[in-house]
Amino acid sequence: MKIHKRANRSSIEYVSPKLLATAIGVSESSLKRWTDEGRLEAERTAGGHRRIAVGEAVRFVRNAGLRVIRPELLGLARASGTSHAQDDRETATERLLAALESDGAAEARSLIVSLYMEGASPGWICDVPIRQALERIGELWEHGAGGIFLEHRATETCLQALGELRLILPAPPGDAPVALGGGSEGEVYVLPSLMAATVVAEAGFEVRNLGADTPTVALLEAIRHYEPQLVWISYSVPPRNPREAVTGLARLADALNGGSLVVGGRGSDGLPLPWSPAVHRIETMSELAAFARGLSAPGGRG
Ligand code: B12
Repeated sequence: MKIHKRANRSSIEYVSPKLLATAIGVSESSLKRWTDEGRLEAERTAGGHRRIAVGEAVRFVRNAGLRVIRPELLGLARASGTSHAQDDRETATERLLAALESDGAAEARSLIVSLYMEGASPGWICDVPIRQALERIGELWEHGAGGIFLEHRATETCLQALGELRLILPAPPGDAPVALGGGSEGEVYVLPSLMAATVVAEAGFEVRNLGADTPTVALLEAIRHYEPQLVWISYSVPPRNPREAVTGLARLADALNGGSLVVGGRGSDGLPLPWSPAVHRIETMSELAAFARGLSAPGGRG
């Protein structure tokens, strides 16, 4: 198993059995036994030593229900002085909110990575702790000048945390179908499209996130270029001109040529979607992940 390339940052791509054993608090001999049994994939160096790709280590830890005690040994985010290994998912929203309120970017990154390592799905991480914590930030601070500052800072922290999460997702197979998408025209919100990219990547797609405020013509151009099986578009606020938006969606659906167009976001609720078997309204990131998995699975339309 590969891990995503870690562009522009120092990276740990492989670890020794000893290091992984220390990181997850088991004996080196247990670890070597698991590699011998094939439960954990190891490669051999030119000198014959075992080495384990960090992506494979992450997969193994999640599947085996183990916990990473020292994430920094695997090059994963770690909060200053604390480990989240003992925490459970029920308090995730509160902990993320505390990190967002106190400018704790490292805490937030560490929390999101630990949740994933402990088995939480990216869809759940987006729909529950991140969405709920941001909802609370919005309620707590409303939109005075200070509130806007906090919302921008909280958004940036969540971007960093999702970026960290994307680094440890399994890389898609070489023949993976492509998915792409972005925020609708005029959309300032950057997180929904990044969330969609994250969950669709975990579902086995090669993804291209075009980001917020993506004009329909740019999406059309990208569709021509990448020939994706799946396109998402996020409406956090209703479009200013709904009729134009629906015409745009119909053009995207036509251009897809057998692929699927997923429309989501708070602002898409009242939007009359063009009738087309290619167009789907999906409300949450967990549902989007399930939909994408259906497409990318063998026998799916992907
Ligand atoms: C951060 C933030 C900002 C930042 C955005 C920074 C950025 N570049 O992203 C800034 C400061 C710029 C901002 C500005 C404004 N904001 Co603001 N903002 C927020 C805040 C706190 C978080 C938004 C966010 O990113 N949430 C995380 C996302 C991912 O959650 P979500 O949108 O709920 O999405 C979930 C689902 O809908 C779904 N989903 C979303 N998209 C998609 C797409 C697909 C394909 C699928 C399948 C699913 C899906 O999955 C997500 C995860 O579960 C919210 C509070 C809140 N309740 O969300 C207010 C909030 C959205 N803002 C609000 C307002 C009023 C504004 C302003 C009008 C303020 C002003 N007076 O200027 C402006 C308008 C900006 C504009 N032009 O649209 C209101 C909206 C009220 C309403 N009913 O419309 C909110 C709800 C705050 C509040 N309680 O009043 N905001």
